[in-house]
Amino acid sequence: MSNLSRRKLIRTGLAATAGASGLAVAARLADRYGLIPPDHGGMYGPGETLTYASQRLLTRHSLAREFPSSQISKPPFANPTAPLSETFKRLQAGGFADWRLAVDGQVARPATLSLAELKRYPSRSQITHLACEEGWSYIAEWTGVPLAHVLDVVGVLPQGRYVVYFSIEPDWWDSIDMADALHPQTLLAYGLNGSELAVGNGGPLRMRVPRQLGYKNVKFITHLTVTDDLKRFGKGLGSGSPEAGYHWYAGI
Ligand SMILES: Nc1nc2c(c(=O)[nH]1)N[C@H]1C(S)=C(S)[C@@H](COP(=O)(O)O)O[C@H]1N2
Ligand SMILES: [Mo]
Repeated sequence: MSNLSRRKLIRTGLAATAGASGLAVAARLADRYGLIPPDHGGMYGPGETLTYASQRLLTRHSLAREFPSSQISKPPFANPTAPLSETFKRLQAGGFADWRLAVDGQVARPATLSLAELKRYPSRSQITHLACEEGWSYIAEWTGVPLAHVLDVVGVLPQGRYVVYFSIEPDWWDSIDMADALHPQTLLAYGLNGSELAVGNGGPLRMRVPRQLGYKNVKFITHLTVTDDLKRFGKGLGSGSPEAGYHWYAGI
């Protein structure tokens, strides 16, 4: 993929998708260049592949829009989560001093990091839009450590292609490819609108992927794994969401 000019791919294939047989052509090309999403099977498979492959090629380096502080929504909308576990409540009672982020998989130096350690890394703040697939959205200022920095600390091995991330809520896990994982706006967020990230919005630690829909922004992150193969996780669709009918790739 890296050696391929996007112009060339567009010329040789994706442009053909305007035609009737285009989807099949796009799927073949996407496969050749490693652009098949893990949930490509089923009725919408070719279309899903086309969306992911063409977005990746056209918007790989683009930034999600950032807003002026005058446009921050008040208050930030907190979509209710399921009741939190006793384990979570115990950690919360301790001010999250014992919260840990484990980072493992295809990395040179697996690590277990506290929030204090994460907060000592370089931070980034950005005012972006979070949109739920159910139709509501809000603009807020997120602060956190770029995921790229954490990946740099642990040293992603050359074969690593995806980052799988897990919540303390067992049903909530997801994954992104390296283009999104290394993207400068992808944060492990611990702050919102200048304060600690509230539990309602995913505190103490949340994945913030502003180039994808709300559900990819998993709350209460405890574990990251670098992998080249999403088939080993859950039902092999790259996330819990496709198991419930949502697409793995939710680019906006
Ligand atoms: N752990 C966990 N993460 C989650 C959810 C959840 O229920 N549990 N809901 C998701 C959905 S569907 C959306 S739209 C956003 C909502 O984020 P908000 O509460 O900050 O508005 O969080 C996402 N992350
Ligand atoms: Mo959502």
